[in-house]
Amino acid sequence: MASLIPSEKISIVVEDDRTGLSITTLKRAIADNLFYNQGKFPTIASKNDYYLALAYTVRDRLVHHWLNTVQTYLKQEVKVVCYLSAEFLMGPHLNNNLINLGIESRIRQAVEELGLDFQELVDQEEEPGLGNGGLGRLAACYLDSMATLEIPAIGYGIRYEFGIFDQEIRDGWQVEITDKWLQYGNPWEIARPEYSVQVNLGGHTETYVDRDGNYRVRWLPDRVIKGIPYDTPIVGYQVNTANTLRLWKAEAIESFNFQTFNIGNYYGAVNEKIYSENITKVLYPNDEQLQGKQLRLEQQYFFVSCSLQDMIRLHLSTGNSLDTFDGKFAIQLNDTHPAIAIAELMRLLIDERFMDWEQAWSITEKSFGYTNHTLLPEALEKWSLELFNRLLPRHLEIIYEINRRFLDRVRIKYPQDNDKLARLSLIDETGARYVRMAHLACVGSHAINGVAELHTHLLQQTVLKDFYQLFPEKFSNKTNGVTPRRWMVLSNPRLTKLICSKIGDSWIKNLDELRKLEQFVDDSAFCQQWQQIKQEVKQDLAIRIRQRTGIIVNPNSLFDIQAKRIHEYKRQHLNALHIITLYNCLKQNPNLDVIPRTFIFGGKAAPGYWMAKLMIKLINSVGEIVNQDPDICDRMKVVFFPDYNVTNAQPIYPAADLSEQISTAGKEASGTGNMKFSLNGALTIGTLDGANVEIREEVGAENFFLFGLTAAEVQQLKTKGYNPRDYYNSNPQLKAAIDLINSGFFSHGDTELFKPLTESLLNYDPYLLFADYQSYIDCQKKVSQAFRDRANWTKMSILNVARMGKFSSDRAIKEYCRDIWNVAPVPIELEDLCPDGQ
Ligand code: 475
Repeated sequence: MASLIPSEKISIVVEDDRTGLSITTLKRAIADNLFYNQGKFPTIASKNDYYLALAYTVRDRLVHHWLNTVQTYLKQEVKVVCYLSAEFLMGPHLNNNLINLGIESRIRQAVEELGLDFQELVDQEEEPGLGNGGLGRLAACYLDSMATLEIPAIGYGIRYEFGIFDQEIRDGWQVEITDKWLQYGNPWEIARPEYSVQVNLGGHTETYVDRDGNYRVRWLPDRVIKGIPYDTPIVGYQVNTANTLRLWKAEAIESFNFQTFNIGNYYGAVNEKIYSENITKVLYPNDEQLQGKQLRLEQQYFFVSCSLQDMIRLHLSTGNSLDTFDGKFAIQLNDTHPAIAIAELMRLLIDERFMDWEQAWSITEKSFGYTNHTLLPEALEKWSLELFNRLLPRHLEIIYEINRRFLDRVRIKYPQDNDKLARLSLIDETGARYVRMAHLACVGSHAINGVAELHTHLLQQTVLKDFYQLFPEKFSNKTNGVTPRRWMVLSNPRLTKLICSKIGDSWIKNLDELRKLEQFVDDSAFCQQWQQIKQEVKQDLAIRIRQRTGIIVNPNSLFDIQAKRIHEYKRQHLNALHIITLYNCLKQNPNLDVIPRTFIFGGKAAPGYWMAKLMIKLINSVGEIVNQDPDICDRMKVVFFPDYNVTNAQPIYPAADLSEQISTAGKEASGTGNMKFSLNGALTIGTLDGANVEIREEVGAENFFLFGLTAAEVQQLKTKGYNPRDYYNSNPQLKAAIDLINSGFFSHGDTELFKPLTESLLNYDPYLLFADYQSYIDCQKKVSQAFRDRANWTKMSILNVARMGKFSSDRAIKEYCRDIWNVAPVPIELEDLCPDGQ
């Protein structure tokens, strides 16, 4: 039905109170929102009421950017990037929006003139933790860059009611607390129930003959679920563009199933509603670890189907035919989590729009790009045929047909090579049968990329080798990047101000300009200011540490930080072995002149990953002993900062002297925390893994602490046969560290507690901690030596920052636009709705 809005007759008068930026107007707007939106008198309003009033005041000021952006895209029929991701780890919106809109200081002034504490209100925001770690945060940085570069884009994902759990530490153990981020309302989203769609699940398929005598298939599902979109604006930095993050919530089709209700089964009817809503209830907290759960596949298919239906609706709404779909949408798959989109687009085009296979396939291939984020075999997604067939019977048929046609082509190129065929097949038939999602993504996409040079190289030589041989032209590298808006301007205002005072502010949009800082490395006044700022942010972090853990740390000590998900391959326990080794040294030589260090850890373990949880317990147990040992005299402190998330990360990166990037070479696809630390002036101790390789290349080998085996050496050692016990037996320091753990020294005499960890190291050590141990210890000695020369350390810190330009997500997005998406910037003109009156 066409809507009958007499649009020419309605003129929108945008009230000054909703757009004005004078301090007087802002104050009035906050007060108004408190009264009319929160329904509170100022006298009884809570901090959260004030936060919400402030958030609505800011939102009002970006709505016309947002609506103009959407309207421009529709009118100009531009090509749009659709970034499909099961995770978006956005972090708090308020501060970020203020910075990108350029209204931070005015808002701060207005809030303070109202007698409120600005920071206190900012701290009220519950961050949307709709992701686990690197992959979800990368999606968020990319949305920021696309908006800033004026690239038309929509982020499509899932509106989890409960995001990543909140972490508490009790008795040294991780305890998971449900994340209720929506409990006091979310001022940044707008529900769009008018764009709801339906998603089918289960049932069976049947063939029929249509009026023209063609054989067709229809899917008769046994469940139908409603998807409701919730939109959040993504404001670019100092541009008019505000793109959209569209997240889907699952609901039952009707509030009640009336048939069931009418026959008296009230509870059955309500149950169905609960069952449907379960799909978007909770984020799976597993980082790089797969467990073929039905609900997870339902989540993936649900948001993918909603998103593709939404794209088709948008495309047809401008009067276009689906023949031109791939010219108007570039769909990027953030890992294989949304890879079912390839089969779903085929189904929508063939079964629902009656397109022929060849044309549908050509559109599909041209539309999709696939980004791989991990080489870990346990993270490669596969679904059992039984589950797949039960949930998505039509998609399984389509996948079989894609596979049949694909393998026919492979057979022509490699006749009689059945092993190759079996390796490339979309179906794994080596044991129980599975659908291989990475293979589906490779066959259905025109572009495949890794996230750092080493990672892309290893992809081509290992997990995707056969695909690389088959279509080398599809492969490229896109080294990750991070947004300098959140990870510098917002999180490190002091350093931002200093840098701006020297080189202006255009580096915020063009990070390569940080190079201009190099001319100041010998300017002693500048170096002193640099060092002073590091000192101040370390003091700030010391206060937070005391508030959160009760531990008192010395801001003059070397802040040595490892903050990331807890995982064996990331080797937080190698860091712990260094701490224990240093402790042993100090106990043996109490007067040893060492550089005081504060070891800071942050990160969550997947709730079912026992070894990772034991690693957290070990770090806390070591801390308990070291922190209160009078012989140590405050020369070492060990801190586990609880609940590492975007909010808590922001004050952590700027305070680091040393960034720990110590994964086993070949295991970390890229890393992005490594970039955030270095951008904020930390030096890196790291292996030649992921983007560390490129960071070292950029900042210079002399400004980077390198240790450990290379990826090739890791491979060789494993092939040759690796025996961790040999290292244990021949290295007295290593032996002493392991023995001390096993003696129960850190566990109140319990010799069993850490056995699973030490036994795993002694007998398997799959991530080669023992092989890299001595090299790590030696390198840490060099770090301590270097830190004694504070002037030179500061120089190295400045050079690290000056040379980080490559690692802006703006650079990464420009490469995606040029090589994969074929999209260009679309500047947004704002009709002057209401000039800023006083
Ligand atoms: C890499 N998450 C980093 C980052 O490219 C890299 C997997 C399965 C289910 C849920 N989450 C995941 C990841 O695989 C992930 O976060 N990968 C990370 O992607 C961005 O910098 O090296 O480990």
